Amino acid sequence: MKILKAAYIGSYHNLEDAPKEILPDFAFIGRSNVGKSSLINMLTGRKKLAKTSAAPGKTQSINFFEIESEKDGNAYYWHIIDLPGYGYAKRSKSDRKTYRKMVDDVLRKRRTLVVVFQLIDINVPPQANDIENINYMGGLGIPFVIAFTKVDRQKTKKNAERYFEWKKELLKTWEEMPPHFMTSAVGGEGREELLQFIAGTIDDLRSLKKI
Ligand SMILES: Nc1nc2c(ncn2[C@@H]2O[C@H](COP(=O)(O)OP(=O)(O)O)[C@@H](O)[C@H]2O)c(=O)[nH]1
Ligand SMILES: [Mg+2]
Repeated sequence: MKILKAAYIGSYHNLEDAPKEILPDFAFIGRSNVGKSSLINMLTGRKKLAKTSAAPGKTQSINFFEIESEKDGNAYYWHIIDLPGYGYAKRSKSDRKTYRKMVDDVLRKRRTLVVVFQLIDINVPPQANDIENINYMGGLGIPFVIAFTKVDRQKTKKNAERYFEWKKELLKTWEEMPPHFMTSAVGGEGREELLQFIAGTIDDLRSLKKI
């Protein structure tokens, strides 16, 4: 799938202010600094679309992007939702509450949300807050897939070991490993696969006449 246009629409603190539910939404969630903004830039091929930062905890609002892409002569229009990151230690209790409400609203109320990309840094062992978030989404019945990030930072063998740690962890609660992708915003790994997945998801919605 080829990206033709990618535009920042806006940043929202309340779902009520967000763009109308007219396009399929693909949301990105994960710990602060996991590489959400970088992955969005990598996917869209626009280096500065989403703001990236070396300092965690910056994205405190829900950012929307509108994407126009093309595959086999067909046009695809969709939204990317960059959700605020969780697990930022320096956040106050009231900020945490605001965070939860913002994310909950998107996950529970947004009718055009089709799938959530759960980002996981493959360079660190399975983290409790990631597992918590996965189980939370599972409990709500939200369709999600996993995008392991930053695969360029360590050896392939180490990535494989981490993958199996995650698999072991997830098979405690899931019957099978959720769909997953290996990605790097630096090397571009996983880009084609993710875009194919998005196109395929939109194709499915079309054949079901949902859009
Ligand atoms: N080596 C490497 N670093 C990355 C990758 N993706 C993000 N980073 C770095 O991780 C930090 C956080 O990235 P960012 O996209 O802002 O994370 P966010 O908080 O989840 O949006 C930045 O310093 C990025 O340069 C990647 O694929 N490989
Ligand atoms: Mg970000």
